[in-house]
Amino acid sequence: MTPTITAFERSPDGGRGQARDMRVRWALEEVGQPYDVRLLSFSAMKQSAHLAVNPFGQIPTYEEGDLCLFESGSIVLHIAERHAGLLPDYANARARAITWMFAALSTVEPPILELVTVVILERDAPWRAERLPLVNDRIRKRLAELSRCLGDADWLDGAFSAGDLMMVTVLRRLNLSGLLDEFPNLAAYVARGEARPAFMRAFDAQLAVAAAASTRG
Ligand code: GTB
Repeated sequence: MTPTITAFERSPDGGRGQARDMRVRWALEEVGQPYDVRLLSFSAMKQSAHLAVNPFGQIPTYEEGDLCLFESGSIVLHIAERHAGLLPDYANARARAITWMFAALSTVEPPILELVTVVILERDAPWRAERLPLVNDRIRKRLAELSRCLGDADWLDGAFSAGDLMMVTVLRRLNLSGLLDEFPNLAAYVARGEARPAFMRAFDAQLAVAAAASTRG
């Protein structure tokens, strides 16, 4: 059965692949699973039809028969567990790859999201100038730890896994900040992820949505 995911009809990032449907698209491309996309406006995301799938009124969601999932981490894990290619077979290696997914979402992503808040939502706030360097330093600390752990390896734990997929999508949020450039092995790690054919197919698919939206004006 072909799953259906949801994505922004008009992503605020204009097609830079920063919205969280990108990680789901990428996972589906890695495992070779075709998918349909239902595009949603911001108002449709808050209406009952979508709230029945995601109580928080957000994208992405994933529907496959009578299974409805929300939370990009849970969706990517579901895809990785159902198909070969994103999780190792050996139980301990599999558990470690899943650990990296959690690390990406609950240890590395939170300070990065704080930066997004400061830069975008709090751009006119009186505390912004004081808060920005503190948040940047919190991110640097995490990046330094991750950089040390990655060392000169290609991926976090052996072969590419759902843990890398999640970590790369999280780190990509820093693309415009310059912070990744302070850690050349992490910048190269993200570039390696972005060079994967499956990433490129997913990126092109979400870019086509943005291009169509801008044509409509
Ligand atoms: N924890 C959830 C998950 O991982 O799935 C978070 C989902 C989420 O934040 N969804 C966002 C959303 O639906 C879109 S991805 N927001 C609308 C709302 O809450 O009303 C977050 C996002 C949005 C925009 C950019 N951007 O423009 O660069 C990047 C990321």
